[in-house]
Amino acid sequence: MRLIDAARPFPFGLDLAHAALVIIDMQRDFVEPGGFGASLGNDVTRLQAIIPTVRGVLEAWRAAGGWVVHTREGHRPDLSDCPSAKRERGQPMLRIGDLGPMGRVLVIGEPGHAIVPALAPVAGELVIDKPGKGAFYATPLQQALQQRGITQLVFMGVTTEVCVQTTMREANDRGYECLLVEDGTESYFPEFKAATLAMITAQGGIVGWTAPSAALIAALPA
Ligand code: TIU
Repeated sequence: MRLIDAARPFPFGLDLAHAALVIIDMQRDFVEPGGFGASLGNDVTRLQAIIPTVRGVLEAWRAAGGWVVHTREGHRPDLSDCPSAKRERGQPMLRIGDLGPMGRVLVIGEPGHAIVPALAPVAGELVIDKPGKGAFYATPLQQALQQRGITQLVFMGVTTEVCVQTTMREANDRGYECLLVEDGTESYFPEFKAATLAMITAQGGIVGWTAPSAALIAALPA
C-alpha cells in the first residue's frame, strides 16, 4: 500500500495489485476536429492538451506493472444500440452515424472511434466498448474487474463531467474506491471540470478522491 498524501479530501492508499487505471474515451471523436465533440459545437483543443499528461501517467503505471482498462464510446454500425433519444437530441452539425471527415460519427471501427495513437492500448490491456456515458452500462467491465480482484479504480480521460463522472458514480455505487487524476481529465467547459472535482471530493469524498498526476506517479513503485 502506497499513500498518496496530496489526494483530496484525504490521503489515498494505493494498492497497485488490486487497482486498475481506467482511461475514459480518449478517442479521436472527442479530441480532434471533425468528430463527435466538435459536431456538438465544442472546442476540442482543450481536450487535446491533456494527452501528454495522460501518457505520462500511463507509461509510469505500465512500468510499475499496473493493469490498464481503456474505454471507447460508440455504437454498432446498424445503430441498434443507440437510443433514438440520444441520436435525435439537439442540433449537432453531424449526428451519430452520419459520415464526417473521420468516418461515421461515434461508430465502432471508424477512424474517429479509435483511441488517439499516443494512448493506444497494448497487449494485455482491456478495451471496453460502451454505448452509454457510463462504462458499466451494457458492458462486461464489472465482470472483468471481479475476475482480476480489482477493488480500486484510478480514472483519467474525457469528458470530466460526462463519461468520467458517470463512470465514477457507477463504480462508487458498486463498491470500488475511485480516484480521479486532476490534470489527467478535461472538459469542454472549464467550470464543469472544476465543479466535478469539487462534487467528487465534497462530503468526505462522497464519490471518491482526486489527486494531481505527479502525486500518483510518485506513489508508484519504481
Ligand atoms: N459531450 C461530452 O462532453 N461527452 C461525451 O459525449 N462523451 C464522453 O464524455 N466521453
